[in-house]
Amino acid sequence: MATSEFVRAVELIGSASSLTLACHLLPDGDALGSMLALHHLCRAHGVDSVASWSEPFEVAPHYTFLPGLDLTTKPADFPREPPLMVTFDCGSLERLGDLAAPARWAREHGELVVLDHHASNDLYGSVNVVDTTAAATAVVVRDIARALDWPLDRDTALCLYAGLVTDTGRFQYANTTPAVFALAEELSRFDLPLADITRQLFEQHRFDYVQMVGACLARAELDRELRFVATWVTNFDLDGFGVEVEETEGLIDLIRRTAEADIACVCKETPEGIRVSLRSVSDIDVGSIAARFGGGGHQYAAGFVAPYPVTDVIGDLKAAVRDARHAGELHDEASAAEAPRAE
Ligand SMILES: [Mn+2]
Repeated sequence: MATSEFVRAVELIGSASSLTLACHLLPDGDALGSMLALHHLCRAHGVDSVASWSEPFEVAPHYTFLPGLDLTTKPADFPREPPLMVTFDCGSLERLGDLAAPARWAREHGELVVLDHHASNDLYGSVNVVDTTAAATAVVVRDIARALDWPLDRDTALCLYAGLVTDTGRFQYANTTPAVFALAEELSRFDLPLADITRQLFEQHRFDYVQMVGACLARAELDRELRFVATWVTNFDLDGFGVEVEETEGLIDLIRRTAEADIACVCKETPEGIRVSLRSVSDIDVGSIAARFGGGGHQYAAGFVAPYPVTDVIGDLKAAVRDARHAGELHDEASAAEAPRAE
C-alpha cells in the first residue's frame, strides 16, 4: 500500500525523534497489539515513544500477556501538546476518549497520523493511512515497518500476531486471506508460542466468567424470521458474578454460533450506555447497521453505544435488520428481473 498518505506517514515516523502513540478506548487485541508493536520498534530504533489509551486504563485479562504493557503511560501523563501523534485501530476522535484532546492539538499544530483498517474511519488525522483491505491494523504497522526498513524482533512479532489473530477470529473470519496467512507465517518464525497465545486470547476464562456466560446464553432471544439472535449483560450480572465488562469480549463469538441466525448481537450495560456488538455471517452489512446508530465497524463485525435501555436497543436493531433484509430482497428481485431467462 504505497499511497501518498502512506509515504507521508513513513516519512514522519522515520524522521521523528519522539512519538506519541494511542489506540482506541477499551482496546482489543488489534488496538493494543498494533500500538505496542510500533512502541517496541521505536524503542529499538532510538525513537522516544509514549503509548497510552483512555481511562479506564486497564486491559482485559486475556491481553495481560502482551509484552510492553509495562512500558505504557497513564492517560493523565500523556503529552497535552504532542507534535507528532499516531493512532491505531481507531475510527474517530471520539473513540480516543481522554486522548482526543491531544490528538486534536497534534492535528492543528503538528501532525496526527491515523493507522487503521476500518471502512467507517472518518479520516480525522492530518495523515490518514486507512487500508480497508487489511485484515487488522497490525497489517498496516507491518507495512510501515517494512517501508522504514525496521526489522521485527520477537516482542514486536508477538504483538502483531496478537492483532492479526484477534481481528481474523483466529483465521476464521471472511477477512482471512492468503496475505493474512503469509504474515502469520512470517511472524510465527519468531518462535512464538502459538498455542499459548490462542489459549490466552480465546480459550481461558475465570470460572466466574464461565458461569456468567451460562446465564447470558440461557436468556438469549432468537428471532427465527429475522435470523437474529441477541443476548445482554447487565450490571447485575457483572456484580453478581464478579466479572469486569472487559472480560466479556468473547461472548459474541459464542452467541454467533447459533445456526438459526446469521446476525448476532450482545448488549452490555456500561457507564457510557449500552455497548452493542454485532456480527454477521451473511451478506447483511452490520457495519452500515451500526452506522445508523452512530457506530461503525466492518461488514461482518461492528458496534455502537446507545443511551437507552436494552429492550429498546434490541427492538430498534430488529427494525434495522428488517430494513436491511428488505433492501437485500428488493435488490435480489431487481437482479433476477434483469437476468436473462433460460426458457
Ligand atoms: Mn482492528
